[in-house]
Amino acid sequence: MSLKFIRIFSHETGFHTCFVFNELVYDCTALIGNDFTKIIQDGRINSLEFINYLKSLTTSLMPIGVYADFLKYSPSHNMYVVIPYRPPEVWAVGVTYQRTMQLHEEDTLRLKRNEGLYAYVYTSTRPEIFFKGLPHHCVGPNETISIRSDSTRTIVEAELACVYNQKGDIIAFTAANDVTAWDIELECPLFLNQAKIFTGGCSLGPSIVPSIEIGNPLNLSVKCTIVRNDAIIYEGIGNTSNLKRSLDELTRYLLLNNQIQDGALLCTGTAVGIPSHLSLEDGDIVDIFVENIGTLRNTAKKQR
Ligand code: DO4
Ligand code: MG
Repeated sequence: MSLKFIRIFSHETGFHTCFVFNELVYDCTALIGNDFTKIIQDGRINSLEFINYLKSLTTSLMPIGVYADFLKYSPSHNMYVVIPYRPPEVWAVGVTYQRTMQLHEEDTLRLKRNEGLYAYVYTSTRPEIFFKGLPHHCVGPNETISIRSDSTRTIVEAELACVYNQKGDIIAFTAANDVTAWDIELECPLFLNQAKIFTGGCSLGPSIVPSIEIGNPLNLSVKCTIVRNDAIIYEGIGNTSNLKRSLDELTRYLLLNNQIQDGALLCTGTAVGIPSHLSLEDGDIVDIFVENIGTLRNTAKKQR
């Protein structure tokens, strides 16, 4: 059984670090403090010895609840899951799934803009790596993701994301939503930064799963659901087994002449190719599920 880490907020006692084992939640704040910075920096987050120790505690420690209950949020809830940690820097790779390449190419042909660009990137030796944001651009479960005020077609991208230490080892995984102002990106590739980097443009969570606990990261099912006015308007599935490039290859390019910090995050590309006519509207509820990690829920908010 795999173990995952979550961070919860209590109206009475503030932030807690917890681990989830067999779907039960155990508080480990007294052991590691109220955020995961220390165990990311000292490597315990992915240490077999430390994880086995936490698992051994479950025979004597009382769980504080059930994982699924902490994922639900309502203003009356006393304790709920928050962003597991704030990555110091977020990077992303793009066009790593064939379906994304095809959908993006269809749009370029329809609008007669940048035809062939996405097919080129999909097959090129060099992957597309772009900067996705800083800690303040990120949100966690149940927070709002942004629709830029100057975007008319903002799409969601359901992605597996890798957490690195500064040496470049992948120490954990989480789920991410690489929210994208697709109309801005499509207008001109040089506008990519504006399409990708904005407050509320990156959501992550609900858990962080140590690399040694995830199983095969390239065989995880991914699902995306969009609910509008209480009705499901989109449901799509994918699997990380369709990722075109290996994690080693992506890591190699990320680290080439580029020193990263402990906790740097890399979004690995959208495993669910969402048709771009499905642009977000204010109030849409987006669920991104990644197997072994959980469901990341956010509501879209149109910015002014
Ligand atoms: O420039 C395109 C980015 C595409 C992307 O973010 C993805 O494939 O996930
Ligand atoms: Mg993406």
